[in-house]
Amino acid sequence: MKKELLELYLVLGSPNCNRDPRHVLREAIEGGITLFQYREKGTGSLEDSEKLELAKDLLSICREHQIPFIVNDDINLALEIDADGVHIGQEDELATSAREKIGDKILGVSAHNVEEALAAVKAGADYIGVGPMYETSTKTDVREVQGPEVIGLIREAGVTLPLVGIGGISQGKAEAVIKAGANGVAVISAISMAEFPLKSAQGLLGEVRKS
Ligand code: 3NM
Repeated sequence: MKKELLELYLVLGSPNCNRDPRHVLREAIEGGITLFQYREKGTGSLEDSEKLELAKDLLSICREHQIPFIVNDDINLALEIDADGVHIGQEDELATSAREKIGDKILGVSAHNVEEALAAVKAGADYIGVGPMYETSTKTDVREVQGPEVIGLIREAGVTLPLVGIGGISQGKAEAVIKAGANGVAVISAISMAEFPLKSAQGLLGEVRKS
């Protein structure tokens, strides 16, 4: 995949929004996001047909604007709706088996340290999500804060795959992540909970591009 796709990666599901996620996604696209991940997790998350309906709606918004659509964790859903890729956490199904199931769709894998990043490369990841960069209250089962430094360590270990930092990133905090060697930032609340998602996306993208 092109590393520029990771510049501003919006991740969200219905529990992350205090408005209609479709509205948030449309605004974020106008603001310049480069990639989108549907992550329906946490308290009150949708299931079955409701999850499928929202996934299809968000996918069609992404398709209108040529924004690739990644599904978190749920490989069956990704295949059913013909999403562009899947993102697998360390606790989720093994990345190697995900690669077998999805063929040449985009495969993203989460890593929290050098060892996990090297394992993701071996498993055939197209990009690696590294976190948490900073404190976050969006994900409850989050690991210890790693800081942007871990991105530098992963680069020093010879990983050349596209990397995106995640966790607690908001405007003013993206620069350090890029300077450490990431190709972009992945955010949930900085956009999903923003009063003006369009402006928030614009601000973050500007910071990434000038760093
Ligand atoms: N993964 P926010 S942190 C989904 O460290 C996710 O792997 C993380 O939400 C990891 O941008 C995180 O609101 C939550 O902090 C990101």
